[in-house]
This record gives sequence, structure tokens and C-alpha cells, in this order.
Amino acid sequence: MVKSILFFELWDEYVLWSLFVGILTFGWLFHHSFWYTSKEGEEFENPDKIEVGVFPKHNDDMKLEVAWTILPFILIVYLTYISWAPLDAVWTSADGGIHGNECTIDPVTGELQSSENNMNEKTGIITSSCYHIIEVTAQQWFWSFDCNPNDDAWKGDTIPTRGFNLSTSMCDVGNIAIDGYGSQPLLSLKSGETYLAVMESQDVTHAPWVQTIGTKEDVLPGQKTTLWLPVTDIDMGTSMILCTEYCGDAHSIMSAGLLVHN
Ligand SMILES: [Cu+2]
Repeated sequence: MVKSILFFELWDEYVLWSLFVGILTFGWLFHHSFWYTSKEGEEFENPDKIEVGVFPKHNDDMKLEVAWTILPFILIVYLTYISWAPLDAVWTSADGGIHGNECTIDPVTGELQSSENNMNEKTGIITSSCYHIIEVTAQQWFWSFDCNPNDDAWKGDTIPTRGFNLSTSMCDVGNIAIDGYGSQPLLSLKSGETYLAVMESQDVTHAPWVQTIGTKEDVLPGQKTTLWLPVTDIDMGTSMILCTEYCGDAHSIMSAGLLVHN
């Protein structure tokens, strides 16, 4: 299964830099810890004239100080730069952002508009002409999905209650048996469509991690949060949604399936 380009490439880049910095730092630390340890019974020469309780100011090295301030700073600026567009995409506005506004019934054809989402091959960012609202509710320890929420409270009551229902080919809820997890809820979505999950928790904080799309968002009690699910044909098939915010005893098996079909 090919994974969503946008976040997985970013993930790889972060892992590579973390490895590089980690190996350099810990390699240096361990090397110096062992290399400069005085041996048992050996006379300690103290070539650096270090005294207990006195800062060794005579060993000051301005070039070194500047180097290890500037180099990590450049790395942080670079990582911020490459994260900017993906972060902007994952938190785009539901009010005419990169996924437009909520899809409605086309007055001419009488049919529900399609998101016709489209991935930019170079950046991995997906844009849509409109989106469909679904609802996700979390509680200890399961997820529930509602394809046709009758709830307009999430945007400050400015959006009227939707006057139509998503067909089961657009969005459907069922069950799936997952090895090691038992029977779990299954959310079926259509490839090429973009969904906005409006989420709330009944008890404590949870967070769905949609593995193929590579995104997650906290779900809170008493406050609605949103998560974009732009599904494309690279997400096709069944994948898992896992809870990634520790929420009690059965947190580790709090899961669901996501089925993306044509
Ligand atoms: Cu949870």
C-alpha cells in the first residue's frame, strides 16, 4: 500500500535528521566519557588545569560556541520551512480553504457535488472543490462514526443543518474483525472525496491516528475539534485507525478500520 506522500516524506526527513544529530551527539558524549576517563592507579595529570568548582574559562572557544549555536539554528529553520506547507494544509480552514466549502446538492443535476480531490504530485498536498462533514465520537474505549450528523454547533451555529444525507457509497459504518483487536467499527469512505471529521469525546482525551493518511488530532470532552480526511486512490483498501492519546485500561486496543473504495 502506497502511503500519503505529504506526511510520510516529512516523517522520513525528520527521522533522518534525528538520527544524524543523535548519533553525532551521543557518539561524541560516549567517546569523550570513555576516552578521557583516568585509569585506576594511574597518576592524574590534569592537562586542562581543571579545578573542582571553578569554571574553566581559560578553555573558552568563541568559534565553537558560535558554531554550535548557528548550525542547530539553521537546521531548525530548515525543518520549520519544510513543515510549513504540510501544517498549513492539515489545518486548512473549513471556510473556503484548500478543500472549499461543504458539498451541497447541485441545483441543476439534483445530485450531491463531488469533492473531486486532486493531489499535487510534487508537494503531496490535496485540494478539493468541496467536502463532506462526518462526525466522530470517542469514548472509553471505542470510536463511533456518524455519516449524517444532525449537528450544526461546531462552527458557531453559522451553518444550517444539512438538508440531505450522504449515500452509503459516500459514507457507511459497519464492523470489521481485526486480528488481536476483535470486532471493531469500520468507516467506509469513497476515494476522490474529502471528508471533514467533526469530533468530540464523551469522557477523556483521545486521538485518532489515521494510518494511511498519516494524520491525527486530539478529541476532547466538551469541545469540538476537526480532522481532514482527503481520501485518494492511494489510500484504497482497509487500514487502521488507532487511539494515540493514552485514555485508560483498554487504550491499546481502541481502534477502528477505514475502508477506502471506488
Ligand atoms: Cu483513547
